[in-house]
Amino acid sequence: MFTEKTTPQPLDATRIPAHVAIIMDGNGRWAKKRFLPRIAGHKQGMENVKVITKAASRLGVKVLTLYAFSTENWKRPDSEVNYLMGLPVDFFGVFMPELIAENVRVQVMGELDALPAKTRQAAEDAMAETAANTGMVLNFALNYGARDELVQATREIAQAAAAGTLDPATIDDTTVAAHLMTRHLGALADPDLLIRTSGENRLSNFLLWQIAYSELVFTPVFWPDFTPAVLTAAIADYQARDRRFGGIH
Ligand code: V07
Repeated sequence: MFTEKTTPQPLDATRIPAHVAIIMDGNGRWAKKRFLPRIAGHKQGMENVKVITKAASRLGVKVLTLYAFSTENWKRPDSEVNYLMGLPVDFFGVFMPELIAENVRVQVMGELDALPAKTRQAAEDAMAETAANTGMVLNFALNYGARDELVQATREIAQAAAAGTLDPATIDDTTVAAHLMTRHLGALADPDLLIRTSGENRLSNFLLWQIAYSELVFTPVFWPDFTPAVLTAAIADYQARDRRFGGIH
């Protein structure tokens, strides 16, 4: 179990997971515990994005995918949704110089057309301003849902088949992967390690196809309390596992 009290662990620098994905859960509960409004938890959660981005980049992670907003999060009260939709704008205004100094490239995947214009613009600006960076990719899932992603991919593939440009007999897993929102990540599209904070042991429509062989780590720590030491402990746990991808040895 990885808690705030976790002690720093030695890592094998040659076996750092290339792609780490995180479901950043527990901001509301973190705030409630402190008698603060939920949005105070989201604000602290965004501060922690900066801390963990820097830590992951320095550990040698190549892609850090963060679940910022799910297609189900629209069901929350309007005031909370409005606040969340302002976070990419705040993030862009405050963290951009640091991300550029850290050589981090921002990518955003999700149904961006359904976002308020200012939110979409902030996401596009963050991608454009860091497009030349060659270090870690900070890949935000924003208005993302894994089933929607698979439905969209299926539609595109079916359309190509119906148009006669694709022979259904040739469809294989690379065809499907090429139509997913993670296609821009190329060979690193599949997370090696998926972490969910805040004690919930489920996927909640985050990545589905891409996590076929991912190692899963669940921690009770709320996202605003998820420190670089907890990240290191999760990677140490990952390194202690024996990944076989369905084979034997
Ligand atoms: C959000 C902060 C982290 C905790 C989880 C929920 C709240 C960063 C972004 C973001 C997204 C796209 C982008 C730049 C920044 C963000 C939302 C919520 C909606 F290009 N954090 N964060 N977006 N939270």
